Amino acid sequence: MTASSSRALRDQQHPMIRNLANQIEALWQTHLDLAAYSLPEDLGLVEGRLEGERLTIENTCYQTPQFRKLHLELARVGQNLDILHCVMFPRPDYALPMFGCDLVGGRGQISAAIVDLSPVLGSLSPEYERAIAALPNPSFSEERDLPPWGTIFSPYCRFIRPTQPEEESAFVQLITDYLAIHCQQARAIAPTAHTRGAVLAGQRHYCQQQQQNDKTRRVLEKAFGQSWADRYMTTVLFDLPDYPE
Ligand code: BLA
Repeated sequence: MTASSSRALRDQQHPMIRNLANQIEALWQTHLDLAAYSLPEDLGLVEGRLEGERLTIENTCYQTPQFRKLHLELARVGQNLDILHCVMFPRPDYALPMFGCDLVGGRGQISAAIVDLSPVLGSLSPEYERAIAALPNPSFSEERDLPPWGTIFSPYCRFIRPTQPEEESAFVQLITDYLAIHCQQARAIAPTAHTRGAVLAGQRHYCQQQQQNDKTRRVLEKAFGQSWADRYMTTVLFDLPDYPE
């Protein structure tokens, strides 16, 4: 495994992934007050091998006043599998939902595109509900079913397989609409210690469910082995802060 600060990966990835990565970063820069975030032991750029193919992971992280960690990950396995993963972890004094999205594709076709604003306190606030309800509600020809661990997702979660470039663009638009709402809400609410324990418990449950995604785990295990995959899933992808209960 090697580490460096190269950011060449996205230029080789599926255009939907490249476009979304650029738009997520642009929205973060526009709406949030970004500061540096250090990953454990420099997991910024990671390389391994999966069934003889090279697996490259490129991580970009920030923190802001409202968010403990903004995480954008791009990964590529050989020529066959392109991945974008993004999760925003609010600080426990901010009663905000979890923004998450994942694009998974290969050989020119995205097979999974998912986005959600997932509540950690039971349900989304009326402000979120209103803002999401005001968005256009595009339809897609192939809706996918959520896996059993997907009980964490809100009623507004969208999970599709895009079938044409128009659907890819419409889904990128939907993701950026959700993200823009989230950034606006994050700036509008005041921090409070009252819900800190409940927010942390909700975030812990979210991470525990996401850690049950066997499809993610399998890709990482085959390239890096079981213990590395477990450490990566629990410390980089879905980690929890060390706050007292
Ligand atoms: C699915 N995630 C997948 C799949 C793979 C990965 C290979 C199967 C694709 C398919 O069914 O078409 C792999 N995803 C990865 C890897 C990483 C990754 C290796 O992010 C990171 C290195 N996953 C998330 C987030 C969400 C998410 C934030 O990381 C949602 C907010 C969802 N991914 C998600 C879901 C599936 C998936 C729901 C489908 C799982 C299933 O059908 O069983």
